[in-house]
Amino acid sequence: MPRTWTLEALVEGVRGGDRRALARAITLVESSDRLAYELIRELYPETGRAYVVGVTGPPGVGKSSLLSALVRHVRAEGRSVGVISVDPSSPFTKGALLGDRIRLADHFLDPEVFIRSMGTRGHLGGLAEATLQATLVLDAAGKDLVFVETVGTGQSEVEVIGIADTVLLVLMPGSGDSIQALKAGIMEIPDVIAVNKRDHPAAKTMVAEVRSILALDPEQDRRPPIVLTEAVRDEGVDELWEKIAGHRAQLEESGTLAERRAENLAGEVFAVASAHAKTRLQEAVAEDEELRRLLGEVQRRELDPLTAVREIMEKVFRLSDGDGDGPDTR
Ligand SMILES: Nc1nc2c(ncn2[C@@H]2O[C@H](COP(=O)(O)OP(=O)(O)OP(=O)(O)O)[C@@H](O)[C@H]2O)c(=O)[nH]1
Ligand SMILES: [Mg+2]
Repeated sequence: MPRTWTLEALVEGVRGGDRRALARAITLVESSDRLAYELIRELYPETGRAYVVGVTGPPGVGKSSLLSALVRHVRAEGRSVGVISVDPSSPFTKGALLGDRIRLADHFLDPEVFIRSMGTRGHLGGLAEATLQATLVLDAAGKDLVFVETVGTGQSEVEVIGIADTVLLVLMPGSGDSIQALKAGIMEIPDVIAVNKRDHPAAKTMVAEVRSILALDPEQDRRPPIVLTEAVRDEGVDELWEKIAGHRAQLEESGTLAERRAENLAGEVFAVASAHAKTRLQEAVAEDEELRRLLGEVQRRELDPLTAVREIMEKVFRLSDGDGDGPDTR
């Protein structure tokens, strides 16, 4: 095993599904290392074979427990699996998701399962970039299925699971967060919903509540199935997997899988580009006295905001506003 990985060794290692190469590749992704960029540039043409399932929901609803049960199910069918748990609030990998490690520990000895937690705070390209790249690594490694778990109830997780072919939203009785997000339209409509902890007395009420919110959606055909589960006892997990597989079959049969993937990829490129642009802007403002002076002028009402924007865009990105004679004021 190479101690310092060359690009060639990493490419071969990832292609062969070597665990140490995968671990190294994802660490490089996590720190926006140039080698990760080169690795994925090399492997990208080979990707697009894995099926990606995004798993999201509020903290503590049982996402990892449910994932562990789903992985067991999928392994029984003989498929290889990759799992990436993204913690949007943590820059650390080790120990940051101790709970996940315990809950997914059943699978650590299975060579066909690769599990990795990822912290991304401070990542240049934001959550979208780190998750996209990590998913591509596991895809190139030949994993049949890649699960991406992230905690959230709104915009931040949209970036993380934006690459998913199927989105599973996990809820639990008594947790109103996602219900609120769904209701407010902050959250995209998921493809499948699991109401976990069905042993909880309010489980049925929760299902009814979710149904009533989904009924508000005028588009009948995208009403997602709702499955009651008890992850820790493996209850309802078969049915949940059936619904996920059903969504996949539906996408494949209707020919919309390719369409969805094309949209997802375009969305990812846009999200990552936006994150890079934002980082670049913040750096520029921090480094450049003149840009800070412009902000000061806006704050003192000496310069209007759009004129400042135009000057900043010109200076940082060398972009002018089209006709070049000032902001489009309409
Ligand atoms: N009663 C009950 N407890 C459950 C069930 N599923 C998970 N739990 C418990 O709920 C707690 C949280 O489970 P996790 O799987 O870590 O939840 P999570 O959504 O991954 O949590 P974060 O990643 O921290 O957001 C743990 O103590 C689990 O044992 C269930 O079906 N019933
Ligand atoms: Mg978890």
